[in-house]
Amino acid sequence: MTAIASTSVLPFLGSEFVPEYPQARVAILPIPYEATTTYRRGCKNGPAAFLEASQQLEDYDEELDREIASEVGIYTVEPIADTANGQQVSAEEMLDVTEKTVEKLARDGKFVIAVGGEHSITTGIVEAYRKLYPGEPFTVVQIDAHGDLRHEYEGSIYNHACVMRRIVDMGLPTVQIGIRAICKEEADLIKEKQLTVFRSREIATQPDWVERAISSIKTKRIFLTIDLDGIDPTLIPGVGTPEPGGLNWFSLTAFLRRTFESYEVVGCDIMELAPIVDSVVSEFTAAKLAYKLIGYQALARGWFRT
Ligand SMILES: [Mn+2]
Repeated sequence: MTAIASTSVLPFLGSEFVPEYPQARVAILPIPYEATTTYRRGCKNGPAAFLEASQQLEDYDEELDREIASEVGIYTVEPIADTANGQQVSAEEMLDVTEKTVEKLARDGKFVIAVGGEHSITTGIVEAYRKLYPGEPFTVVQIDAHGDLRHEYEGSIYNHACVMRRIVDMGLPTVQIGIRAICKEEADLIKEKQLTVFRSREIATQPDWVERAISSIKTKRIFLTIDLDGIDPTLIPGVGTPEPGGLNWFSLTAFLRRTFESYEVVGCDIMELAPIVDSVVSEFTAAKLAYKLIGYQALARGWFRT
């Protein structure tokens, strides 16, 4: 189990804003886990690069006209270790410790933003919220270039290409946004189960997609999972499986702001950051995205003081 109450990692946005754990509204949870990457490796280094880039963020958010970190305590948790006794832990063990850590943080009242690391871990995070809200299904909103709906990939059901299939198998409703690379098996499953998908092509050409996506959500609560490859690779080239034609910044943030206004977002993750040597654009954009999520949640939940 990770040491939640003390942290030795570089805190998100810098040490001048770090609250005591009990006062924090938000917990940043680094999960530097990489086991099943199929193309470009490096997401193990994502969380550290994300935290380092966050030191360069402005506390003041010009869209919200707020010094978010000064008003909302943001606590950075010890990263979840992917080794035990010098050995890489199994996928099942990694999901289990992630589930327990997220459950503890959420029961302590923290809004958790997990930062990966590979997308397969989202299954463990979602399991934590299923425990917190038994019998009350929430929608998993996924921003991603890929469907991640394969039953298994390269011999593992815990591959990062299968994460949404695991969530569909849990019986949770899903809304998939930014999809532009799927296989035939996934296309058939989308038709068979009538899954809600907003493809990148329609997002690029139909500005009303935001309101259609918002109104397609039928539950009070949602969990938001962001695979950074859902965003256009000109904005975030540092991912394991880049795909052209992704969401632009303003389309993404407009959708996210409406999502937080309209639903109770129980938790979020930002996955698959794989830093590129001599470029900081991917990790800085990911850090800014996390800060946007915190600002939108603070606005929606009434965390700002005035
Ligand atoms: Mn993806």
